[in-house]
Amino acid sequence: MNKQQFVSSIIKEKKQPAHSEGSAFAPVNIALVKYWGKRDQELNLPVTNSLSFTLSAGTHTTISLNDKANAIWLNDTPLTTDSPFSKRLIQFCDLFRPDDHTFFHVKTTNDIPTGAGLASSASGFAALTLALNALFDWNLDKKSLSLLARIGSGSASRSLFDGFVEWHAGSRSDGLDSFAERLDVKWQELSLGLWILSSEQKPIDSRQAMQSTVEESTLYTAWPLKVEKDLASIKKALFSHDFALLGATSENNALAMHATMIASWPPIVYWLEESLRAMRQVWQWRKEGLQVYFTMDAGPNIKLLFLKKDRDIIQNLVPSLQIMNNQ
Ligand code: 2P0
Repeated sequence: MNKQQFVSSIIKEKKQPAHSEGSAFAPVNIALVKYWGKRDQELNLPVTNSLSFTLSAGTHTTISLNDKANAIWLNDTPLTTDSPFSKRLIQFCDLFRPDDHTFFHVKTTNDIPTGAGLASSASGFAALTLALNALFDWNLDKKSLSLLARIGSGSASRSLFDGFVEWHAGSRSDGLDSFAERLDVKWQELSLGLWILSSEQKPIDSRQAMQSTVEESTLYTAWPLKVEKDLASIKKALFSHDFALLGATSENNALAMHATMIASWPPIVYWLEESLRAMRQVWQWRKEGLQVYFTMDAGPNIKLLFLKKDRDIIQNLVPSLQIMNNQ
């Protein structure tokens, strides 16, 4: 099945927009149990489930019709339509174009700290899906929106929900059972801080990196088993507000994800010397009795996990830390 067939199974009939524009906001999410590897690259179907929590920062998107050509604006600046970012956005919008004469004007603004290495593709494609839903008046439920956002970027399936969110890998080849859902958990005490160590361009984008890992890393066979075990632990931690279990499981899951990619050939190493130094620092603080853990994504930066009660201590230890609110 290709993307267009998938979209047609959700939106049965392509119609002209119901409004002159559609606007929406979607938040960033940070995975505590990571998505790393696809079973279907066309439909962004993951090998495993993943679990994230949603922050309050994110992406605002407005989409309207344009007469002659597509136009993409990012943070108030027009982009050329052949930039990788524009191409991905246009390819996604093309799936919903009612006819060959319709073009889109997409204006997207991130209120995510720039250069933070926070995946804006998750909030970006989720906001775009919601904006399209408003433009066309589809009135889709959250599950269908999650399915559609997934086609833009896998992790976007999770950015449709507040709180703690699980994306089900599903097992169907048509991908209709691969969507995210909110877990029935509240934990306002949980905090996350961005520890930015470098804002340099990544050596390899995460889409390519996860594919190389699946194809080239002998350690990848262990990854689905690891995720299964970590999902059970994280859920136990969330439902009992067991921070030590949540922190240890998230940190270990992120390190295991990096281990699979380091074992790929050629090796994929996102860490910098500063990353390792920061990790050692966190381990030292824990030894000294501070309850702080980290997670890392496809980049060199560190996200600290801690409880609100320790916020001032942690901010003092890392003055540059950008503490993000959860929802
Ligand atoms: C995650 N990451 O679970 C993992 C952890 C990065 C590391 O999801 O190819 O941009 O668009 O489906 O969603 C980043 O990958 O990849 C990601 P595509 P995506 O958050």
